[in-house]
Amino acid sequence: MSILFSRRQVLASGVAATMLPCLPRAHAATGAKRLTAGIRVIEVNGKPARVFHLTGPDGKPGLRLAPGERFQTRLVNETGVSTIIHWHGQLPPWTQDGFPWPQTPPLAPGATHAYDFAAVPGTYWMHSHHGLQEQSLMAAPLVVRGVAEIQEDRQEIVLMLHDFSFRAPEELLAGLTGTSVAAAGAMTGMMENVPVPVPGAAMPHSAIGMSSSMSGMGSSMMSESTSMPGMSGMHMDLNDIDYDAFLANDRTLADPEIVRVERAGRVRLRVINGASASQFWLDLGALTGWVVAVDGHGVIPVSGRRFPIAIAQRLDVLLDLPPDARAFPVTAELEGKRRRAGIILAPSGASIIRLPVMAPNRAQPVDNSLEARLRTTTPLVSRKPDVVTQIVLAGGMQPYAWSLNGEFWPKITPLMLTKGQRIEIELINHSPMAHPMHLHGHSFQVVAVNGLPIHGAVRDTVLVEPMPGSVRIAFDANNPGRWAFHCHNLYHMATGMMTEFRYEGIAV
Ligand SMILES: [Cu+2]
Repeated sequence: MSILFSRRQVLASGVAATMLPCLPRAHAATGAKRLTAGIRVIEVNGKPARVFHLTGPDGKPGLRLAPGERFQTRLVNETGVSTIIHWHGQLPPWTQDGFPWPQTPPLAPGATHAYDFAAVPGTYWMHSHHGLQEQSLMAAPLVVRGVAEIQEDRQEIVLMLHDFSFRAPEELLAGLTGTSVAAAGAMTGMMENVPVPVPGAAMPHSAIGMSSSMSGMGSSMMSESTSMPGMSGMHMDLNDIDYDAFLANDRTLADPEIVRVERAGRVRLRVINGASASQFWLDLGALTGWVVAVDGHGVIPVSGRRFPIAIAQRLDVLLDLPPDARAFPVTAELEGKRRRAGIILAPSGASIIRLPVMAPNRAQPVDNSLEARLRTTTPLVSRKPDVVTQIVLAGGMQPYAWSLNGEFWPKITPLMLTKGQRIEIELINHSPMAHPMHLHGHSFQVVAVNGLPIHGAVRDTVLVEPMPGSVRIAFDANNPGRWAFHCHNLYHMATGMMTEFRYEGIAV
C-alpha cells in the first residue's frame, strides 16, 4: 500500500533505546515515553513499499509498559501529514481516545501531543483513526504487562497481522464503491465529521428495566420485515478486498520472521489482528496452546491448535514447547482462502522449515465457535440492566454501504447514556457478512451468542456472524464522554457503519 504523498525517506527514530524496568514503582517517575509516527520502506513480495510506522523509545514497533506504569506518552508526528492515533481497547478519558469529531483534532505534521492515563494491563494495540491510514500500516502493538505475567517467566512473542496492498487505500475504497479515487478520499473525510442527529428520530432504545439480563433474542427483536431463512445454504460475503500480501510482523510467509526460542521453552504469544479488512484462523501447527486472554482480558483457559481471530481482536496464547530441536511455524490463515502469514519459532540448532505461502486447505469463515466457549475470569457484577436496546447491522456489496439501525455515519442518532447505568445491547446481523464491532472507551462482557446466554468474555471487539447471527453485550456506563461504536472493517466504517454513544451532560 503505497502512501499517496512523497515527502520523507525512512526516518531513524533518533531515540536511544531504554531498558524497561520490571518493577512498577521504578517506572512511575521516568516521564513520558516518546512514540514516533513516521514513514518507512519495507519490502513486500520483493518490492519496496512506503508505509507508516509507530515506533517506541526502544526502537521497536509500538509501546510496552511495565506493570503499574501509566500511559504517559508524547506522540511525535514525523509523517509529513496529519494523523490521529487511537489506543484500541484502553479506557482513557474521552479527550485522549484518539478519535476524530471534536475530541481529538488531527495532529499536524511536526507536532507533538501528550497523553497521560491509567493503562489497562493486557495485549492492546494502537492505530490511526484518521482517513484510511490504518491500511497503510499505521498500527502497532501496545503491550501492558501485568504483575502475574512478569512472574510467570514466559518468553513474550508478539504476532501482529496486517493485510497489504500496493494500491493506495483510497483506490481500494474507490474500487469497492464504484467511485473515483477523489470521491473515495472525500468519503473518508465524512468519517471525521461530527455526527448529525437525524431530525425527529427517536432514540433507538426504549425497553428499560427488562426482567432478565439474559433475555436472549425475542421475536420483538425482529422488528424489520426481513424474513430469516435458515443458516444452511445462505450466501455469505468474505474478504471485500483482494490483497497483495498478508503480513506477520511486517513479513510475508515467503520471508518470515524467525523467532529464537528455547527448547522446552515457555511462551506467551500475543496475537493482534491489525488487518483493516481481513480475518484469520490462528494455526499453531504441531503445538497445542491455551488461550488465556482475549482483547487483554482474562478467560478460563481454552486449549486447542486453531483459533479464530476477527479484525482488531487479540488472543493471548500460552505455549509450552516440546524439548525437540525442531522449528514450529505459527500461521494465520485468511478466512475462506488458502492464503496465510506466519512466524517460525526456532530453538538454536533447529533446521528452519519454509512453509508454502498457501495452506493445504481453504480456511473456514471465521465464526463465533471460540466466542461461545469463552468464560471470563472478571465478570461484570450481576445486576439488572437499566437500558436494553438493539442495533441492527445491515448493508451489502451492491451498493457498497453498511449501516447501523438503518443509519449511515455521520447522519446518526446517538445512543444516550447516563453515568452509572448498566447497558445491554443486542447486535443483530441482517447482512450476509460478519462484522467485528468495536466500542471505544469501555470493555463489555459478551452475555449471549446467537441467542444462547453465556457468561462470556470481557473484550472490546466482538464478531457478529452473518444473518441471522447475533451477539448480546453488557457494559457499565462508567467513562463519561462521546464514544464511537463501529464496525472495525475499515471500509465498512468508511461507508457508514458507525454510531455514537453519548453521555448525558457532555458538552458538544
Ligand atoms: Cu462490518
